[in-house]
Amino acid sequence: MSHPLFNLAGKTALVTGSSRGLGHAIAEGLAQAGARLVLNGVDPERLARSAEALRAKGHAVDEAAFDVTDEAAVCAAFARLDAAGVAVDILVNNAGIQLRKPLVDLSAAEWGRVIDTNLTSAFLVGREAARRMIARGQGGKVINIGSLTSEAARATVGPYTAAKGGIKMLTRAMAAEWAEHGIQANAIGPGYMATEMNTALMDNPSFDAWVKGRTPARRWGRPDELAGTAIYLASAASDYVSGQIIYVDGGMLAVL
Ligand code: GCO
Repeated sequence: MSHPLFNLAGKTALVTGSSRGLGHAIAEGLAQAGARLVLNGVDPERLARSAEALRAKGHAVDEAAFDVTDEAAVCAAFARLDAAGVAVDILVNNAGIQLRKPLVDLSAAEWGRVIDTNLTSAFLVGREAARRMIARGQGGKVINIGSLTSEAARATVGPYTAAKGGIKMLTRAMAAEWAEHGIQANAIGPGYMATEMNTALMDNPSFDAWVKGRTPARRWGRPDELAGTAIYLASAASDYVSGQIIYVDGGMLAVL
């Protein structure tokens, strides 16, 4: 029996980039706490398979296939949700990509693609969600997905680091403007998690050893280990928390 503060029954959560990886794990956690889900991804077939897998577990799931970097597509997606009577109470801005390349070798297009997907999308989707939350007058929750690189840089992931640093400060900007409307904006900073995006790192013996040595927990994190923090930030338990970033990183950022 969960504490009523953490009950998401009656709430609808839109999670961007939730066909797989951290987004899918976060979405499942929110559903387990009672939320109705709107899954998002750019690949309709992959999105449909992910949605079906969650429905098979008894969860209420809608699908919204749209490109989070395309302003017109974002606005059209929200218009479709409006028309369907779906009001987003909880937004998780999770969509993101990684591009590992030294800054001196990056093209402006490569830089822009990462910034657009990992940072600008959180503004675009957050703006549309907040406009509706403010109009409804019932508050809301925005959870942006940051990273260890919201605090510390690693060589060869420059645009990702810049974007995730921006996510931390965009979260604070959202808190500054939206808290008076009963909307709490916070962020989660995952550590090194065992995801498809990190397969190449996990399969690299020296990088794997570095992560395990540098992390007090001495292991990679599991995507489902973000669910508890997501449920907390999506629930009434965090109604007086805004502008914060909670690191779920096995202790990595806490130690030298
Ligand atoms: C990398 C990784 C990291 C992790 C995560 C750490 O190349 O260093 O992809 O960026 O995914 O963001 O918090």
